[in-house]
Order: sequence, then structure tokens, then C-alpha cells
Amino acid sequence: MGQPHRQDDDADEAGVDAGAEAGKPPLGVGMVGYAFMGAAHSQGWRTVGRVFDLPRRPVLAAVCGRDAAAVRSAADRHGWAAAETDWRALIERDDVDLVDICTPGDSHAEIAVAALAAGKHVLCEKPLANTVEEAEAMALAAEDAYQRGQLAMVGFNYRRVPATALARNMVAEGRIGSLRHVRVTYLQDWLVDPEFPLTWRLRKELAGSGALGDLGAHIVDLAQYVAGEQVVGVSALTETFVRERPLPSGASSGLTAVSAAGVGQVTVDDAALFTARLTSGALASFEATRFATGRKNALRIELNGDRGSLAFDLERLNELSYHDHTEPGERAGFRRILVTEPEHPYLDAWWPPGHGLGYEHTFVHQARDLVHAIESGRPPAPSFADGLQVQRVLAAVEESAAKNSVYVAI
Ligand code: SOE
Repeated sequence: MGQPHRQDDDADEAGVDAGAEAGKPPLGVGMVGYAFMGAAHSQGWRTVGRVFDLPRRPVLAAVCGRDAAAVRSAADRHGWAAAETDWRALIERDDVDLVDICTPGDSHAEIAVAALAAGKHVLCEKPLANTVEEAEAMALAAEDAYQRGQLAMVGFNYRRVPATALARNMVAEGRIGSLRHVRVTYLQDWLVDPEFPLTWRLRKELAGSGALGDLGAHIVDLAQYVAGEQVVGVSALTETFVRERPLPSGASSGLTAVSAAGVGQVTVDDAALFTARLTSGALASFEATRFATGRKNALRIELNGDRGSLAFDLERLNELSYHDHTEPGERAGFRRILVTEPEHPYLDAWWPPGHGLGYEHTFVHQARDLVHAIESGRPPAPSFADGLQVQRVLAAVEESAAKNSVYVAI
């Protein structure tokens, strides 16, 4: 962990950032893709070496995108030293040790497998892939690369919220006893407007699935991470509420089923609801939707055990609610843990208690954990194998939903 940052240290910490990084061997990062996740990952790579005391100094060596002018502008905006228009060139660069994949899911497997074969470490955005078959190939390539000292991580960043990491530790310590329920929802509303155009996330051939892979992947991984258990079977419903949408301006003719009116078919789910059984026999419920009108990025998880409960709400990211059922009745009830103490995961490198972190800090923590894993040679978590397991859950959800919610074992 980094050195505690205290207000009274400011006087003699001028320039400490440079000092903290100076003399550390570089870790060249090459990123493919520069949209929302590319921006978030860039922030993580720019910041991590200036906050945490790392064994290697991340260097933003090159960013890649197909449009030369746009990727050059992204390089300037996000602090990348160079711009490439072909990912095959990026993964061969001598100044790139780690390839960070921030593209739509249809290219994850091809880029990751090639980058691992080229001797690079890999960080791949979630979900790992668009299909189980692709995820299996990635996990196999990662296993082979690990024998050569190369590491691969998938970017389930919500594991790296201090409050969710604390929740996992508390479950592992037995603070809530034997797990009975996990209840997770991830609610957004950016597709409620039927005039929202048919972007890549709404096309199966590019995104693999809709809310299920985009939001459902997060909550399956987070539930498994916090609970310390795995989903062993699901019963599911999925729905596509708006089945055709206007084509985005300049849409390629590659769209399937385009009508003369300039609309295209939505080929992914808008919402997925599923129940699940976990390893211990605990029961879980999951909801992932882009039609929860008024909810913007509302991820909530609650775990109930026979000795207590834990609850987290991404909209109150610095807090964890805890009910200790062993407390006498007159004192029992959910209490708020403000997760900003230096003893809390990641916090000793940030601000004094009570100052709080945000969504972007999860990408700084993700970068920190990957750099330490690379230095130690120990497999990072979540690994590609973890990503493959999530992919199997997603596939089971789709199979169950296609068979009128029949229970599908994994
Ligand atoms: C979906 O809009 C999305 O951008 C996800 O793809 C991200 O993984 C999530 O962190 C925020 O919402």
C-alpha cells in the first residue's frame, strides 16, 4: 500500500509524485480503445504511480484506435505518448509490456490471445468475451502465458471499491455467519427512450448480449467475490422491450435486418432477471436492466447470513451497511460503516478519513493490483479463468431464458 497522505504533510511533499515514481523500472502500457472505458483506464494508469508506492512505474506508451485523427486526439487528451491505428502494431511495440483491452467484446479474444502470444501481460475489460468458446480460448492462452511469466486480468472494477473489498473480508471472517441470501441489482435507464440509436451495445455480433453481459457480468462477479462462493445454477428471464431502433448516423451497411426506414433490429436483451443457487446452497437473485427509469448506475448488493447482513449501494460508494445479528435486540439494526479509514482496503494511500473516493478510483486500484501481481508473478484476481466462469453463468442465463426459465446447472 502507498504512504498515508495527510494534510499536514503537504508542506514537504511538493514534487513527491515525481519522487515516488523516480527510479522505478517502467511498465509500458498499450491500450486498445479510447471511449468511456478507455478514458477510465487512462485515468487509472496516469494516477496509480503517483498515489501508490509501486515496484514498477506505469508508462502510458501508446493508445490504439481505427480513426487516426480521433485516436491522436485521444492520446493528447488522456496522456498517451503515441497513437496507433492497428492493434497488431501496438502489441508488437517494444515499449509495451502490458496490453489493456478497452474495445467492444467482439474483439477481446483475438486481441488478448495475440497479445499473450506476443509476450505481453493483458488487462481485458469485462465481460471477458462474447461467448464461452472465446472465453475458453482466452483462459487457455492465459494459462500457457502464465508458464512464461505473463499475467492476465479481467476488469471487474467493482471488486476494487474499498467497501466491497471490506464486505468480502467481513464475510470471510464470518461476520454474517452462514450465508443464506445474496440479492444484487444493477439498474440503468439509458435505453428507455425508443429513439436512442442502435449503437454497438445493441448488436449481438458486437456486444455478445445486452444488459446481461454489460451489467449482469458485473453483478455475477461481485456477488461471487463478496460471498466467496460461485453460482452453480440459474433460472432466468430476459426481455427486449424495444425491438428496433433508429440507425446511428453513418451506420455501416453491415447491420442485419435493416429496413428502408433507417431502423435496425435490436438483437440483444434489454433486461435480465435470474435466480441462482450458490455453492453453499444459499439462494441469490440478480437483476440487470437498462430500463429502470430514473436509475442511472444503481448497483446494490445485500448479503444475509444467520449472524448478520451486509449491504452496499454504489450511489453511496464510501459506505457499507452492516447488521450484527448477535447484538442484543435493543441495540440491533443496520449501522453505516464509513469506509474511509487507513485500515480499510486501498485507503491508506488516499486522503484523511471522511474525504471519500469515487467511481474512477476503482480503476486506479485495479491498476495497482495488476502492477503488484506482475511484480510478484502471482496470478491476479480476477483472472481469465474467473472471467470464463462468469461467461458460463451468462450462457446458462441465456439458455434458461430460452427454455422458459428452466433451471440450468453450471
Ligand atoms: C454501461 O453503460 C457501463 O458503462 C458498463 O459498461 C460499465 O462496465 C459500468 O462500470 C458502467 O456502465
